[in-house]
Amino acid sequence: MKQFVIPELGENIQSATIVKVLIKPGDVVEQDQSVLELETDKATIEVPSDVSGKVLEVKVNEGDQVEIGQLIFTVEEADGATPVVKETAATPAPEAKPEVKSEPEPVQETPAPVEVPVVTQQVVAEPAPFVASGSPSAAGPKVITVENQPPILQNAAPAAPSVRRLAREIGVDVNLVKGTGPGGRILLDDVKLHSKLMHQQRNEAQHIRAEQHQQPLPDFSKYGDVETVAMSNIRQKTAEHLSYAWHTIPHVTQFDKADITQLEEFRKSYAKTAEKFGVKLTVTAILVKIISSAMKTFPQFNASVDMQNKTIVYKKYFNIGIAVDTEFGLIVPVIKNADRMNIIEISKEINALAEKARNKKVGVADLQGGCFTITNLGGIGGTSFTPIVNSPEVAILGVSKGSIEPVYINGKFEPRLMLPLSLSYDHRIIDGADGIRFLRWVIEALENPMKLIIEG
Ligand code: CAO
Repeated sequence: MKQFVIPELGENIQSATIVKVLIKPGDVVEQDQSVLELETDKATIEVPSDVSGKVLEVKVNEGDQVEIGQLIFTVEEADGATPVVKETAATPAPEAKPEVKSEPEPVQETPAPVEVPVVTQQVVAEPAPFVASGSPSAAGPKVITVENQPPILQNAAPAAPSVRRLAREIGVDVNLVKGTGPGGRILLDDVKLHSKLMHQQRNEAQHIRAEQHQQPLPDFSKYGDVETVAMSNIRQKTAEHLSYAWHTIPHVTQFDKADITQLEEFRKSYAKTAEKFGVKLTVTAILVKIISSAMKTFPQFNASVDMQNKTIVYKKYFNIGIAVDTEFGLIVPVIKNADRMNIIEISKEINALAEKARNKKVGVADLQGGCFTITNLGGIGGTSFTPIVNSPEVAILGVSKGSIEPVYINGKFEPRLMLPLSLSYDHRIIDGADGIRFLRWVIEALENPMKLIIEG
């Protein structure tokens, strides 16, 4: 008899709610077959099985709250069955799901090209790149970081599509996992172990940092009624992440304003056309495009600082995070390869990601790989603010509410629509002069979009 327990689900996720149980007693389960749909604070995840055989007992129901490591169901393994599916894949059972059958187990699988940028991101996303203990460099990909150069991926690890899918969903870079299968092949258990160790390491570091900065609270009840409420996972994560960024990054914030009078006229005149594409053209989408171009001109804004190794990692991909206000907290989904998209495509992507974030449908992968963040509070209000850099990124653009102001032009005041911008950056690698050059570049692009065509 074998047991299926809840595996590691990703960064700071300790528990989840069961949305759907996809198996029942008597079913024959294949390894890697999806058996549960779980909802975490951030995402809905399909969980594949790491056991195969006939389901004997299912211990949970839809709606149950489950913890990592909790027993979910037991199976009776077929005689002589091995937990590794490689042999069974060659002679699939007639009742095997087509999805499982269509996932052959090539021994030398080339990873999908789209995963390559994620590899680079994963390397830089961790302040101290995590390597599973005892992981010999020969088994995994070799990542070389040269001072002032981006990391280079040397080779890729063999893993089944289902293993890659789980890794993607729980935010593990499969190319950094040590495979324990034949020929260094990466198994589901390897991904889970890697995720567990990675998060243990990060949690420990975060807890140490949080404890260092937490002073005991006074007894507020002496002064009046109080109510104490547990932080949600998302609030804890936000608090830890922002504290970390605030304590490690020497911040500078520069303010300026863009005259978006002409841009606004264009936005209004283009509104009907944008509608035909099913989008609303907003200043956020335009800024995503402008920032991805500006980062090409100013590569130090598309970088991460590695103080341990005294290196700067420059990224050659342009992924922009958008801060989204949701009822359960701040979420920053990432628009991947924004430089390759037009503004209509970016608008669609912002809408899709913002909706997913607000409906708790955003996947862990949607939240990863950011190079730069835009936080637009202007739809709500405000004249200026000092955003905190979203570590390990090095800069963030804050956008406040655009409003009509008198601007002195050619000897007289004219009413112009001015958009207040605040750029916070990591002063370790960005000098003040570069900060204002970057911000001026962005402002000039907002004021004269031809700049994008010529220089972008
Ligand atoms: N100044 C003036 N008006 C603005 C504006 C600005 N800076 N930004 C947006 N607007 C307007 C839009 O033009 C739109 O107006 P119309 O309906 O008249 O066209 C309206 O505000 C609503 O815009 P939107 O919010 O639907 O769309 P968006 O693409 O501009 O923004 C998103 C998308 C996801 C950034 C936004 O919805 C959001 O969540 N903002 C909050 C971000 C946040 O919480 N940041 C804080 C992080 S730190 O705690």
